[in-house]
Amino acid sequence: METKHKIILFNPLVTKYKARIPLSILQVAASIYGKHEFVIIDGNREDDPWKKIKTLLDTGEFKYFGCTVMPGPQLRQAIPFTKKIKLEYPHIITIWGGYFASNQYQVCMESGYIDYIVNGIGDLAFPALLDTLEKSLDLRTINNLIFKENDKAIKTRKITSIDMDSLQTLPYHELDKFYPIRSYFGRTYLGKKTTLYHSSFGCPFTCSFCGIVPIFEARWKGESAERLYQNVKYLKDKYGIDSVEFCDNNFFVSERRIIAFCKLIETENITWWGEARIDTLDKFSDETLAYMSKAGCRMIFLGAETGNEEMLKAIDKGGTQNAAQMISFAERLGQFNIIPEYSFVLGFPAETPDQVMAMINEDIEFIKQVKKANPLTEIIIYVYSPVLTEGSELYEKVKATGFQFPEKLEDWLAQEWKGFDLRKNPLTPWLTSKMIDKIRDFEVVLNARYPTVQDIKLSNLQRKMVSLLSKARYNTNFFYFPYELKLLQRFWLKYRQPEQEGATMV
Ligand code: B12
Ligand code: SF4
Repeated sequence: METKHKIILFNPLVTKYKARIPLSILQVAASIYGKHEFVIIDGNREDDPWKKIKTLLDTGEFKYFGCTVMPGPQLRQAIPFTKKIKLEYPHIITIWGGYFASNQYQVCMESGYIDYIVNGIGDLAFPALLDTLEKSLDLRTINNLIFKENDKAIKTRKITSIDMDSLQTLPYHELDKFYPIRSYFGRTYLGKKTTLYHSSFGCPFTCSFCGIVPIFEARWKGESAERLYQNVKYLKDKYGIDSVEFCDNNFFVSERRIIAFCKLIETENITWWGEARIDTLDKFSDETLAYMSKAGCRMIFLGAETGNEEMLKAIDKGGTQNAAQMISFAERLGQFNIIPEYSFVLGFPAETPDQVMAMINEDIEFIKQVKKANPLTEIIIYVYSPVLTEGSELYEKVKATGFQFPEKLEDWLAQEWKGFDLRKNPLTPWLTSKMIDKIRDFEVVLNARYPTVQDIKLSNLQRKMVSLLSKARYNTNFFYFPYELKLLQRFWLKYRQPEQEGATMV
């Protein structure tokens, strides 16, 4: 192995509190494991990650800085650190990957301090890029790469699916050398030691608001049930995990894979959570749903998005999802003791402000109907934040309203764009503050009326009291200024927000 060409793999800070295992960087590490020397730095685990990066770079042993970047808080370290590296260590080659880098590659390339972007799947592209750079070969032969030539961003051919069974298993023991791996297995609603696991890339659908569509273009490919089971079993035997969050964009695409996985996992006493589509899952037989429950499935995150049929069509939700089905499916899943976690996107654009507000009100009513059908349904509310999906009808509509993404990479650090990333403050011209307040106030009242089961710190007494206190507001649709509930949630309940902190993690 080369000693002067080492690689820093950096996971910028997302949260100091209950950080998850940095899977993106770990999978990139797996792709070069045994071939190149690397050091993993997890911004979630360092008080001063820049100091650590600088100390390493000062040794003169490093040549590459690889950074994963998803939208949101990771930009706060990714941008200034990469910029500083280029300024202070211009010989270091900087490489970004992840959802932000791939979707917003233009601003990244124009920044002048990011040399390469791995566009989408990195498992083959990253080792190929390192080999090509080490041997000065032709960059154009590498798939999934973006680089600059004569001031122009060049995108090479993109592969959108990969045989996951052929990939190296994740080098958990390597991560353990840098940070105690057991510290990543936190207590959640699912169990005492929950891990994150990613078993497939992509999704076969093309919802026009979704950030994974431009990357995977309706392709989905997953690990086989056997390999998935072996890897989960390894984590159980070696590290004692008792529960798993499957963080695939769409874990339940193949009923056959799910049945095979359930068969293998059912005696292991592992509880699990995953993400799915309502229409896909509604096609699963009762036997499969019952089997999933028996095999440890406790909760499923489902993109309900909106109860408005026209909007469902406009956002290209595809498939066969409709409002009546969403309500009946919440009930159906409840019969199998699996909690549906419905995510809604409020605040889509419309022709007039009145229509936007009418749709928000309609969705609020719809959410209340879902809750009536199955009160255990967990509700996650996002405010619509546009995703750069060139050519989609929705994105064209958004552009026509005057909405524009930042033109400079550093602009993403501005306060208003931070809120945008968290889907809290979307900066979309058609949403007035009155509309945003309406959505947020409803959310506060809803969360008080039905405190999430995922907040395992809440006592039964706390749940009952806050629920009682919000009953009148909820029943009469009086959501304005719910200060009493906000204060309680903040200081007494210390309420958690699954939509920001991750679904089941406490
Ligand atoms: C786990 C997760 C989180 C965790 C944090 C993860 C962390 N790094 O610590 C939590 C739950 C905190 C989180 C939060 C958010 N998340 Co998030 N998150 C994910 C999730 C579910 C899994 C990521 C993962 O580990 N994937 C597994 C790895 C192996 O895949 P990967 O990241 O794609 O990596 C591959 C390639 O991208 C590439 N690659 C990636 N990085 C690098 C780096 C280098 C150097 C190279 C060469 C290659 C490379 O190679 C890898 C191997 O092929 C993804 C969805 C998904 N299924 O990926 C969403 C996702 C990335 N999140 C998303 C978003 C928007 C957010 C939020 C910003 C907003 C929100 N409200 O949800 C918040 C931020 C809030 C906050 N406080 O930080 C979106 C991004 C969409 C977009 N518009 O681009 C995704 C895609 C979910 C979705 N479908 O909408 N998230
Ligand atoms: S089904 Fe879900 S993951 Fe798939 S494209 Fe639609 S929103 Fe994205």
